[in-house]
Amino acid sequence: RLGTERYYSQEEINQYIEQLAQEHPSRVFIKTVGKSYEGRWLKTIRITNGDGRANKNVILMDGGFHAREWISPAAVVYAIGELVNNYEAHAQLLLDYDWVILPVVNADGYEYTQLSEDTRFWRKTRQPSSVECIGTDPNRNFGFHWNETGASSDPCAETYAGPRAFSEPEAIVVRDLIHSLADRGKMYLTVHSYGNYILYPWGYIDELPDTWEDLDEVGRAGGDAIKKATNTTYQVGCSTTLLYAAAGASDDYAFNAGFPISFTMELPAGGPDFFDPPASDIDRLVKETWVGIEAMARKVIEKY
Ligand code: 0X9
Ligand code: ZN
Repeated sequence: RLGTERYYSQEEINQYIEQLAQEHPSRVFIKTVGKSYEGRWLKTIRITNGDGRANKNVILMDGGFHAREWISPAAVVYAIGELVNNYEAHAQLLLDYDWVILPVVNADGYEYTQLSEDTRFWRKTRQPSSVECIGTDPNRNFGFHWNETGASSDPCAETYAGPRAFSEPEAIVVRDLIHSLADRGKMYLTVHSYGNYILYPWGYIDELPDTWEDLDEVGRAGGDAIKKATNTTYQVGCSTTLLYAAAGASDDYAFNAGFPISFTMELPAGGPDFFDPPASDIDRLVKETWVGIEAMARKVIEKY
């Protein structure tokens, strides 16, 4: 089991999920779903209860879209550990559902932030986008209302949408995961930081989908559970209304592709620069996040 005393590299996280699959070959499955621009393997872990039943509903979760948001992969890895090692306590979460999890989407960016203090707050991918500037915002690179709002055409901007939709191999990987699971996918959850939000569509325009009450109900189950457990407050609501409009993000893409529930969860800030909770806070934050994820999953399972 990977501890919570420090942040781990993408390679360590890949090794960890491979090891879980070796230890639990009837319940846990690794799939290599692609490669980052710099050639790092992107691997999903599929967690089941081992009953061998195919075509169950799916919860799809990812972390590490934005390189500097280190608490995101940490929280996702903790959730993996809970589902695999504590699975008897979570039998309900795996009875009719499989979980498919990609812990570090932006593997190159994440590794880059671990190189030095100078690179610690990198956000984007690492594919050069012009002679002067490197990287695209992977959460502006999806092909749904791409580059319409809250995104930039300037390759040097932090929210650069890319030269075209799906210019980034990492976004292609998530797109293909979304489509491959869309018929069974009930919840898509992408974990970011910071701000204590559970955000639902639409995120590209100040408008609510017809089914916003379902999104609100599931989101509030998460927010309420966290409030009760640790007294931390999360705001639950429409992305655009609570935060800002930003098109080309993965949450809108997954919702549009057929996931009835789709959230961006923004974990709490920490550290002097908000994206850097000290290692001593990891344990508390990832456990609190799991309370929210579990409550949302329970509500989804009850509803769908
Ligand atoms: O701007 C983002 O990509 C997310 N916030 S972050 O500070 N982690 O960068 C929020 C995305 C919310 N979803 C949409 N606007 N679609
Ligand atoms: Zn983010």
